[in-house]
Amino acid sequence: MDPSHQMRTLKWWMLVYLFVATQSITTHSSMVPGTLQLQLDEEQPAGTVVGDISAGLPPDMIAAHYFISDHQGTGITTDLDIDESTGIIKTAKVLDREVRNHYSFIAVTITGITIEVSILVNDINDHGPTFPKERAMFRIPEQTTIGTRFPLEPAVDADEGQLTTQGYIITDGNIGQAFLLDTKRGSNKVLYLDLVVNAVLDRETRSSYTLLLEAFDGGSPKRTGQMILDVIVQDINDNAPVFNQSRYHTMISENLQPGNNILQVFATDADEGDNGLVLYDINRRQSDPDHYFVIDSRTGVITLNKPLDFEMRRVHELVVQAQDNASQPEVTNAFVTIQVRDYNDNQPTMTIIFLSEDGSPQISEGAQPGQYVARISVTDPDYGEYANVNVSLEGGDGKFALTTKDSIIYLICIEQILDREEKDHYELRVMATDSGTPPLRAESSFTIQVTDVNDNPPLFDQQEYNQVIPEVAFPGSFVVQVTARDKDQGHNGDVHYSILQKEHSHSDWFSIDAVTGIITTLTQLDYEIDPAPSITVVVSDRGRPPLSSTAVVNVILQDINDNEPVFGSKFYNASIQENSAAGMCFMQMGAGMTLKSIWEFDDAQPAEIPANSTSKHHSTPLDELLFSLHQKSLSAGFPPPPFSESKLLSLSDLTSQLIKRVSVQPQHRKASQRDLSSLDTL
Ligand SMILES: *[C@@H]1O[C@H](CO)[C@@H](O)[C@H](O)[C@H]1NC(C)=O
Ligand SMILES: *[C@@H]1O[C@H](CO)[C@@H](O)[C@H](O)[C@H]1NC(C)=O
Ligand SMILES: *[C@@H]1O[C@H](CO)[C@@H](O)[C@H](O)[C@H]1NC(C)=O
Ligand SMILES: *[C@@H]1O[C@H](CO)[C@@H](O)[C@H](O)[C@H]1NC(C)=O
Ligand SMILES: CC(=O)N[C@H]1CO[C@H](CO)[C@@H](O)[C@@H]1O
Repeated sequence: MDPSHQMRTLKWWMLVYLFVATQSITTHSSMVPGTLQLQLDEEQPAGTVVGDISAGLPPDMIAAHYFISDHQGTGITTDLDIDESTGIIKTAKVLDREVRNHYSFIAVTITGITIEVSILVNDINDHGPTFPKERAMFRIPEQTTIGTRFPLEPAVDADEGQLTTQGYIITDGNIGQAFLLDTKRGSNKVLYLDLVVNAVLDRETRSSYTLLLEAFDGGSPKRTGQMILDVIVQDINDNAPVFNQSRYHTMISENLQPGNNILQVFATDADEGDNGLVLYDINRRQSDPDHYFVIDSRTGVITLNKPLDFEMRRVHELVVQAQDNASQPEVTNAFVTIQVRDYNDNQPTMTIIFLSEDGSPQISEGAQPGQYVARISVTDPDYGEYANVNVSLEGGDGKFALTTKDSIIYLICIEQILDREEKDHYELRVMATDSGTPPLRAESSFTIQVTDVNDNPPLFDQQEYNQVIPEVAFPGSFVVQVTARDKDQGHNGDVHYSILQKEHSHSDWFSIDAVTGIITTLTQLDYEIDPAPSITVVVSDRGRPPLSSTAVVNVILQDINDNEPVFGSKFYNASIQENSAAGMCFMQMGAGMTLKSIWEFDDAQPAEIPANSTSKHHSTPLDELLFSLHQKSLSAGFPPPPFSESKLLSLSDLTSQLIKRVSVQPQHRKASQRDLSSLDTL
């Protein structure tokens, strides 16, 4: 203890003594004698007058000096400024109740009066509640049960009593009254704070709240403290993926190549992170077990995986599922209908039925225009029975045409009359073209045979045959061969020959080979009966009915000297005038019907003997005739009779001895050029 302090302590004790002594003498106030109670609000500026110690003196007493007891650590000397002569107490600095809320000391006057001074520092609301952080973040899972509490760090207020924190409110951001605050005063007077969930939190509706919390105290005016509380609503997998369409539909062409994208499905999941990550898949148990399609699990793009076949399957139904990637995933299904559009990959097929008796491709040449030849039915698997198929006909030289009523059944019919003999078969081609792009076609080629009808008679090569044969042909001798042709076919063209038997003809002398047409003699011919028999040959085919035609065969018989000429008279005597005119008849001779002879005169001076005459005319001057008559020249074919060499013969010399020997010599050129038939009489 320093000496001055010892001194002051001594003085204080002296004052105490004086004070006690004084008090025992004087009583002057209702207050506790010798005490002075002062108070002032904290936070006053330095120099603020707190009070006057003299106010604690008994009445009418004054003091000129005060001794102040001054204990260390009481803050008297540091915080207060006490004028020891006047007793005025001022603050030496701004007092803070929260540092020191009470001062007391004893002042002693010279006269020994002791005044116990007590100064109370009044609290003023100089502190507001203060949160430990200005901003804090807090995570609450969505769907948290209502009423669940989450303790928050409380605000502290240095003031006391009423001036400490009295409550909290949410001043902003409490959308939908999602939260409440609840408080509880702790034993340490701190007002603890809980955040209470007051509504169903749905992250998908609102994923965060920015709450402005305010703490207030009981001051007047009250002080407040604020903080921002960011409440993050944590996701839980409470949402399933949702497709934007419940059904998807598309149509693709049958010839789409694998690898092409077909369609995209799209699903969203309101959750976040893996809970909201949508992965797509095709439910293979329910659809597309053959993996015609694949789906991209992230994008939902469906791609063709294998070539399609419209004819096998026209519609593919896929069950596509969207699943989130949560640990407890939610799954949603959607249906995808993929229609396959036919691509023209099937040829039309044609069925051709020929309407002939035996079903073969043939038609009679007698068929009339309009008559049906064949029936064609066309189908196209790409389009079904009612295929839009264009059928056309080629070939046939315009003889055939195609008709249809319903574009399903087509008929080939005759357009123009046929003639087998002109053309006996036609190449036809039927083409069916469907309406695809590119069009596919079916083609059928066939040959229609034109069958024969017996529309052509057999015809002889010649209308008339002339043949010379010797009269003495033996039966069975060849005469002539006739030939006939028939343009028809088969029986219709199969010819056979016969001889038409006519009365007064000598056709029975001959026979004909039915097949070869060779005519032979059947019997002995007789020139004398008919030197030129004429026969009619008939040729017929074997058609039904048969057709036939005829020709004439003229047979000329060559007479041979099988009959001696016989004159009607043994001796002819005629006289003729010299220089008679040529042509004058001077003698008539007769040699019978069978006489065929030639009158030949030597020296190339023939007498003109009319063929059919029974008269002998002279044609040359008689002198010459007589002169030229020569027995030699009248012999024909036989060795001349041994006539005398006399040159001059009277006509009468030519008597029967001579005439008897006259005959035709076939090799004699001059005689053969004569018309023999006209020399039947002389
Ligand atoms: C659904 O999503 C798909 C893929 O994104 C899209 O093509 C389609 O138009 C959407 N449908 C609707 C109805 O929005
Ligand atoms: C899905 O979740 C699993 C496990 O959480 C993870 O390994 C995987 O990567 C996720 N898938 C995707 C596509 O993110
Ligand atoms: C059918 O085919 C023919 C020949 O190719 C053509 O001229 C005709 O226009 C086609 N008809 C139709 C209906 O396509
Ligand atoms: C003989 O025939 C010729 C011509 O052929 C004829 O002019 C004449 O009258 C006929 N004579 C006799 C007698 O028949
Ligand atoms: C032989 C013969 O009787 N000759 C007679 C022919 O005719 C003439 C007159 O007509 C007679 O004088 C011939 O005697």
